[in-house]
Amino acid sequence: MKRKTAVSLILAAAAVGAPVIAYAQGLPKLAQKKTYKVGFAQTESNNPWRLAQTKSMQDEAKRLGHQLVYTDAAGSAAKQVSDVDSMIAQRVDAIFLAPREEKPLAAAVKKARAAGIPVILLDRNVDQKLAKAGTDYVTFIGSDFIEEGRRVGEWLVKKTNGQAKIIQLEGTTGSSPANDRRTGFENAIKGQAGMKILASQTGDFARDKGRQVMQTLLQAHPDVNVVYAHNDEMAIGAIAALEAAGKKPGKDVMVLSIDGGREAVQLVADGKINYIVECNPKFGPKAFETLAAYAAGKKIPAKIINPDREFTAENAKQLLSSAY
Ligand code: GYE
Repeated sequence: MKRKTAVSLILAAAAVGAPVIAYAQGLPKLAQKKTYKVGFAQTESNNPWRLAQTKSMQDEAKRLGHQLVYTDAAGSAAKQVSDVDSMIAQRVDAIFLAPREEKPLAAAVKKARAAGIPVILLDRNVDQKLAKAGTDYVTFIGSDFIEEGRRVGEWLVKKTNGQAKIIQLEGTTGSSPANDRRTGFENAIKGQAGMKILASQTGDFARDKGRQVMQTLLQAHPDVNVVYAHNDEMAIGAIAALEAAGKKPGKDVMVLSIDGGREAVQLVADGKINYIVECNPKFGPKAFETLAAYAAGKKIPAKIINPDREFTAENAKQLLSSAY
């Protein structure tokens, strides 16, 4: 490591009042202890997915006797950066971070590392050009978002014989699931001459934003026959917009989504959503198990990928009770 970088790490640690420990290379160590004071920096709490994730983290921390320092960035990457700063100032033993956006939170990861605090990324990733697993953070635990998008695209190609006029409702701009769910889906339909994305716009992973965007896009593209939403919340918003415009979701316009919360799986059973790839929010057990393995000096892979199911008209009723 160049001297200049080492000096800036020391300055960063000093600036947050942390003891000046600069790790020239590799990750900060985590002492093996029975219980820890761990941070969990959540992105927002405006949907059932986030609430289920927070509950899973809190339940597991409680079960194991850990102290969980919880923050909610309320949909602001800037607030999440300062939430991580405050965890560093409180000298937590480790930080679980669900980075709202890929770029701004990469800097927060590096700051924690410079202060000697290991970070485990949960559910969203940071920009891989700016921060690396095994060096800046321990690992990423979550779904393979490219694969999720690809599965939706392949299902659609099969179901429609490659004929579709699509509106895509993207997740939060600059977030890894929005970037990757788009890439996976668009790659899967690329070779299909009969498939066209009429419009693609962000609904910020939020229900009412999804509804508003869909309402506007419907006026510009009344010939749409497929909506691909990057999460359930926007799909449910889109269903409201379709119904308000006198269209039958699931029939006149196919609705495809990712997450698989109970409300959405019920809509699959009702025939209003056609296909969902799951993205499971219950991270607690895996997160704390990984933390213990890291403290024990075990080798941790750069990515730990959650398995995702899928929900269709055929299995929705049967799987409903197992959806979060
Ligand atoms: O799909 C969405 C949430 O980051 C994987 O964020 C997560 C996504 C999830 O708000 O509903």
